[in-house]
Amino acid sequence: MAVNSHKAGFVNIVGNPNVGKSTLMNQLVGERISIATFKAQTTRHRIMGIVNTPEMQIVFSDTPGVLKPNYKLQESMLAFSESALQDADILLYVTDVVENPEKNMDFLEKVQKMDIPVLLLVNKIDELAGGEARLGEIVEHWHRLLPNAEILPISAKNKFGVDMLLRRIQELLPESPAFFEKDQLTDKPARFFVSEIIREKILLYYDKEIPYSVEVSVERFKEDEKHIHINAVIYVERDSQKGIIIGHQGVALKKVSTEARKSLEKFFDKPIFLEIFVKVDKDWRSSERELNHFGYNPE
Ligand SMILES: Nc1nc2c(ncn2[C@@H]2O[C@H](COP(=O)(O)OP(=O)(O)OP(=O)(O)O)[C@@H](O)[C@H]2O)c(=O)[nH]1
Ligand SMILES: [Mg+2]
Repeated sequence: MAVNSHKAGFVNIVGNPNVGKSTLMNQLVGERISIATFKAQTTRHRIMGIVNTPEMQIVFSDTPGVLKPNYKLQESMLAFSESALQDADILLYVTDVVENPEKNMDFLEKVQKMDIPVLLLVNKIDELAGGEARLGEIVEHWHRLLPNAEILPISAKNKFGVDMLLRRIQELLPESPAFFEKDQLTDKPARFFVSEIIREKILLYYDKEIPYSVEVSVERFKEDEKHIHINAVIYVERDSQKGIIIGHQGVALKKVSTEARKSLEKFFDKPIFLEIFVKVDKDWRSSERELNHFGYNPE
């Protein structure tokens, strides 16, 4: 065995909506790459977050929560989640202390058939009522469902168990040359993070169907020495939604814009000039053409 052997691989994070997959990826990578909110279906894409050291490269993928699709956008989201079963070297299946383990047996059966290491992460143990005994029951239940998986209780939010998980991943990682340049942190361009940060504010500030009817497109991203100038468009499905996004006298949109600008300034570490427009793209989330245009179809 070569003395200077290098390890690298794809570590894909899957699970049901809202269990903490994106929170976990951000903790593992040490950067806020993937937006995470209290609402289910926050993540819509497969997003890579890369950890580099001289001896190894871990390519994490965050994916959308697995769901039964009701419209074309959700079909694309599910395709991203399923693609993560195809190319993983190690799979992280995330659940939490409250979800019913039998919730999504179709997907679990696919996970069970995989012949790569599967780490089953029971997240949110900070919220566990019933202490050790209850945790024991949960672990036992999962062990029956996925007998080949290693089960680790964690709290992604409090970073409990995350360092141990990272060490276990390093042990399991195959020997391989790096897949990406060693200074690369993600596979997505700057514009992607702009649209995600704006969408995060929409998830936080609007109710019901609104966040799920919205897509954000960045039409201009111009960086000079001191500033970044950004023009973005929030697309909604119907005229009535446009009114809700803008709000009375534009107050709601102003709040989104201000909060997004503050987060973008943190992310890019530069002053930002942000202009946001709202447009209607009728039924975009059911249109194959529009979904292609918005980058929802996996390569
Ligand atoms: N109490 C607690 N909450 C957590 C923990 N990890 C994540 N959360 C919260 O759970 C919610 C969902 O987190 P996300 O990371 O967005 O979950 P996700 O699995 O990526 O969700 P989708 O992208 O919608 O599938 C957020 O409100 C998080 O703050 C944890 O360890 N403990
Ligand atoms: Mg997510």
